[in-house]
Amino acid sequence: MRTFRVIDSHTGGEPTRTIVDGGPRLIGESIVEQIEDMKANHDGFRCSIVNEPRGSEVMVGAYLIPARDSNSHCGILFFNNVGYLGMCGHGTIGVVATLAYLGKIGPGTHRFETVAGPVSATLHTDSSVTIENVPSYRSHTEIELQVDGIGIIKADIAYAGNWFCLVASPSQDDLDRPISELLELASRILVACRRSYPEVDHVEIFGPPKTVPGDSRSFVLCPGGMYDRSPCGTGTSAKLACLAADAKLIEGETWVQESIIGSTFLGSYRWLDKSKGIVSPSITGRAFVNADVQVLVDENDPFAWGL
Ligand code: PYC
Repeated sequence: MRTFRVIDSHTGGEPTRTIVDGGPRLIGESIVEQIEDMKANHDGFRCSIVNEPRGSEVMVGAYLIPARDSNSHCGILFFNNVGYLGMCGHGTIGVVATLAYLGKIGPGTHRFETVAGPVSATLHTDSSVTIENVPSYRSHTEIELQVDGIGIIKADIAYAGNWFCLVASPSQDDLDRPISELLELASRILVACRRSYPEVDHVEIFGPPKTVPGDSRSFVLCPGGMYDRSPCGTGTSAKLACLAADAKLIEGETWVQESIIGSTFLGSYRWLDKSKGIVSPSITGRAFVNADVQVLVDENDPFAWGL
């Protein structure tokens, strides 16, 4: 029987399952080589943690590995039901809440290594967390996508640790449609987008906010075909990069991003290179730890390593 200790949390409704003990020892000189080792030789570990019957398609896994750089607390490998993520904003906030729950970190700023690059996270005394994401930018503006059954829609493409296709919702009440319809709409947009931009694996549809402090509400389709319950940390970062490029939000100003279920992240940015449109986005949110469990992998169980 193999055992792993995992701590579950959610950030604005989006779950993170952090493996704090018992995972595979990964080979590699860098975090990029280590994730390649995990993909090639330990993908069953990913499936056992996030896929059914133990997990679910919305679960994001965070595997903590020793830091390569002595300034970092640890490395984090993020993954989901279908593969691996370069960075995950809600997941980083979940990892910080998990490490605080374990008594491994206290309030203050902590650095983490991710596949997309180093990120920092500040745990505040009220338990909220501000992450400073990797350098982010918009790569394409107002491209035209021919979306099956819909026609031509305009979209921006931006990088923020993951690649996003950002679309303004065609009509005011679009985001009030049933989730199944939003999934269908976003999936069609993703198919259209990937014909020309195969690197894109997330779609964000933006509409007007529901609340008074809100600036915008979004529906985010994730790579595994599920939608983000949180406003999506890397997705909000991508939005900030677009707002900065359009001069619609000034450096340091706060942007309130609502998720489809009504949870919020506060975002702001600072310029890293204005001439190239590269920003450093900051995202503030809060995670709650909701389980501390031992995962059992019984080799006699045909589904022990996930479906
Ligand atoms: O918060 O960055 C994020 C994220 C990516 C996928 C799910 N959540």
